[in-house]
Amino acid sequence: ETGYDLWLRYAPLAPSQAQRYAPHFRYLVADTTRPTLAAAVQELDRGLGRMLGSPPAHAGAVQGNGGIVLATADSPLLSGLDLPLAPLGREGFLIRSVAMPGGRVILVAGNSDAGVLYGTFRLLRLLQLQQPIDALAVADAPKLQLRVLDHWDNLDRYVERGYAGQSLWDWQKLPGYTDPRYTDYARANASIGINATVLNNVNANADILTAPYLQKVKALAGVFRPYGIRVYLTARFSAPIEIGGLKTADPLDPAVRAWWKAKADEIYAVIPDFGGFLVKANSEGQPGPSDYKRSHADGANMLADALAPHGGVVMWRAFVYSEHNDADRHKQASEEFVPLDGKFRDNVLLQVKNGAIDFQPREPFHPLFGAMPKTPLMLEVQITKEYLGFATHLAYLGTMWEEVLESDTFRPRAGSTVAKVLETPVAPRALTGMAGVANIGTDINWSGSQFDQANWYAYGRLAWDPDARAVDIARDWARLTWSADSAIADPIVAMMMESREAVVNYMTPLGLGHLMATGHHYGPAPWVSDLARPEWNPAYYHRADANGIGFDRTPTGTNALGQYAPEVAKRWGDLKTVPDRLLLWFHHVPWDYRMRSGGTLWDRLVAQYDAGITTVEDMQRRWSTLDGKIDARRWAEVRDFLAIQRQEAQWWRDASIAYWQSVSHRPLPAGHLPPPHPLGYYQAIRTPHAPGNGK
Ligand code: BDP
Repeated sequence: ETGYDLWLRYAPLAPSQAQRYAPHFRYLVADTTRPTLAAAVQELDRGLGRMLGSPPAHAGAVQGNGGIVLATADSPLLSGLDLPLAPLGREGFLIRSVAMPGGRVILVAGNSDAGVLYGTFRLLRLLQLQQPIDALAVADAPKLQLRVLDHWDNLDRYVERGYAGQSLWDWQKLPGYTDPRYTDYARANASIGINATVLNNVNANADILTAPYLQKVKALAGVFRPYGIRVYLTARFSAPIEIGGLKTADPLDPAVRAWWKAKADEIYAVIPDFGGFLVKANSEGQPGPSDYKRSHADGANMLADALAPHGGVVMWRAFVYSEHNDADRHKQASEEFVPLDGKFRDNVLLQVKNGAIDFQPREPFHPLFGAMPKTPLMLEVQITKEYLGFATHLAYLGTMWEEVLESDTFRPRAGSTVAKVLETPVAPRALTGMAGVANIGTDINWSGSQFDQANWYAYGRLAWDPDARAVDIARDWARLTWSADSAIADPIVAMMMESREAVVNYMTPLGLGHLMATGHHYGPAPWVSDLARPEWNPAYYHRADANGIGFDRTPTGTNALGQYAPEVAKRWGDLKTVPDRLLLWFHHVPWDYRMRSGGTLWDRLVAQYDAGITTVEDMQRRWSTLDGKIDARRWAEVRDFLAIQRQEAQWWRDASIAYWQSVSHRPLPAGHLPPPHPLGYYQAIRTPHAPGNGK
């Protein structure tokens, strides 16, 4: 196997299990003139065909026991059943074993065709996981409305921060040729509830909004539509100048406003269910409203007004920082956006990264969560592992996102976790959502590595239910992707659950962050301190000198902590209560600072690096026990990637310790080996062509 089938492998079931299931799946009833229901039927044919040996017969009506019925609430098939569908909303579903006039069937019902499709995928999942199906009573609905994949794909197919090949979107062949792979992409997304895709990079190119490209986008939208997925595009703020021939992109200029309105009208004439725009403005060199001394609200609202008549939304990113904020980059987004709370149109969501800096292996939650009670906030996570070892390092991100989602913002009260902030609409019918920066490309396994598929999967599951547990998701994924046999799945889950902490330990332990090499972010470079903008330098973040290390964000420092609720600020601001994992994020402490858990900071820092390596070795050991028990090709690929990870963990450890030692002038604690090379050796390593860099 190559990994192409993802978690939708539908591996043949053992004959005894297949025999138990088969009587329930003799035939199926669905209105296949409806594209989404036709897609559901196709999936059942494929899944049941592979798992049970033959697909069900297609029937026009219930005809005895052992059928599957797919139907929406308005279907005459459901009349008289009195199903509790209403509370499940547009995308929820029920799966029930029911007695219908013609016989006992498994009913998959929803309020929309998309709901039925989600239910169908769930039913197939139950079979893949070999669950009992004799008395089915499943009801589920997504907790967030917009469950978005953000592709950082350029029009030349280069994927920014992409480690899985080229962009899937073959713009040159579109719209004439639609690669069947687009359908498999849509299936995979629908199977985990993703209902929106932003096709192009936040570092946007305005060409995507021109008529020829809109025809290409239309073709993709046509493939995705039956799977309940809407297409969105990034809007380059200066597009009115670049492709509209205007002299300005000032959001208050009537000609600019008229241009965007006309552009929105044009887009909707081509793609009637177009989702809307994602915008990165006044961040890392992107144009935006500040260029005209206007606020983010002015910019977002102009686009929102253009989209509103068509039902479109604006996802406006809060990821902003500039060289003018030399006090603390951590603070800039809150400073710019909190005063704008309540000033955005109803069809605007503010898209906020999980942490205030930038997708680091560990960050505390972003202080904006809970701080803008009148503005719909959506969480943005990075599925592609820009800062966690690219595709070769095994790092399951479910645990990282769970850590953010379950963080208590204490706003408006204790228990208001980030998940709750996301799930609670700021007003009746207000928007909710989550976005993940995709890790998908043309690689045969989609994600660049077998295990990175788990991150795509976990993202979808958490966007559907932000309260879901990372371990449950890992268990499902491992069983779907590798084997339903727990002797195989359990060690895989164990590897996944320890994997992210390993990366934190060998890259950025104890609350350090942003220590990666310049530009491409591949490999360690904590020594870099000479880049033009202060906050581009690792030295800006770790602040290590002969006395100590860490960023003082307490009131004696930048007081970024003051942007959190008082309960949070108090806990993290006090050395007696701040968790070790965030120590150096919020505090500058001496090298010989006594850790609450014992020993000095210096000794502990060194020990964390070695702990990271030990965990990778542990993963290697677990993996080696699976040799011969799973398909050889995927097994060998993972084995080789783990070996790369082991080597690079060592590189991170040695280079980092060599550097810290050059600053701290402390001897290594007993039992920890010195780096085999002098610091200069590590500083001389260059990888100028590492993938994913560049705009
Ligand atoms: C950073 C990436 C950069 C992105 C930026 C963003 O290095 O490539 O453009 O995030 O989110 O982490 O806009």
